[in-house]
Amino acid sequence: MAFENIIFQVDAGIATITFNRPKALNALNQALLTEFSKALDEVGADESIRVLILTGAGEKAFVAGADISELATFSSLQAKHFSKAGHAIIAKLQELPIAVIAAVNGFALGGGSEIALGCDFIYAADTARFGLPEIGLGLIPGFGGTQRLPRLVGANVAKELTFTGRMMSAAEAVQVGLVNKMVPAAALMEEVLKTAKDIAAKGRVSLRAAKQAINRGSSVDLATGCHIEIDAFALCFTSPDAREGTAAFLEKRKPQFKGSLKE
Ligand code: CO8
Repeated sequence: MAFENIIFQVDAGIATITFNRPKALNALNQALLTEFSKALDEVGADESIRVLILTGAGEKAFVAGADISELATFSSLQAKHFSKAGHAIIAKLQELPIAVIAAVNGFALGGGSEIALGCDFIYAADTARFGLPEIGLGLIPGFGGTQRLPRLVGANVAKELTFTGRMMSAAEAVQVGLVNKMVPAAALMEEVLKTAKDIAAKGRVSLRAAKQAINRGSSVDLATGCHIEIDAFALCFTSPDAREGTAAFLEKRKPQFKGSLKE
């Protein structure tokens, strides 16, 4: 489908979704969320895509949160539907069997931070700002922020940020473990693409197994998590990629991973 509020591009196995409402700092309205959800379906259906990058149009914002002009009109029931829809989209992101990288190029506030938190990891421009400012609107985060942020940075840091609504610099976000890498704004996409290409050269079966083991293991006890890993490890051996990767090492050559998720 043709998109108006996002830009969806695929190049050499790497998809990029750019949130594209720069005049409203890429705020998430319902039209944008619908398009985002459809684009994620397209990504999920295309086995040639191995990495998805999310970023924002313009120099100022990744996503400055949910569109406050829409929030202002919501009844409690509409808020529930909106929040549920946001959760479903972020769950979709997390269930994609490929790597999802947030390239945070500016403000990532409210729902913007929450989308970044739904990605596998975050690279940020040195100009990026993170925050959950909902408390200042008489609200709380509604796209998973109260759950994913404390799991990533600890309850104490998450509570301070959520209770005050203050913005955090990219440097502080690295320090608390929210962001993997901070780079000068002009070098952000180049740096993200470098990592994306590195991941795209790996086998899709083992990438899916690794992602599922980490995601599913993160909310269970260690013993259960270790069993999840045992099954995921064994699953890799159902793919020709395990033979190819180990043979390539022994033959001192580069592996050519061709395994399919459909096998
Ligand atoms: N919604 C709608 N419009 C926005 C938003 C937004 N979140 N953020 C910015 N804009 C618009 C501004 O209104 C402005 O529009 P206009 O030019 O027509 O006046 C334009 O974008 C540019 O913004 P500013 O002039 O404010 O730019 P500044 O550089 O002065 O400030 C800020 C940048 C600090 C980012 C400021 O715009 C800001 O504080 N924005 C709001 C941030 C915010 O509070 N985000 C959280 C929203 S709530 C949320 O995300 C909840 C998610 C879960 C929902 C669950 C469902 C119930």
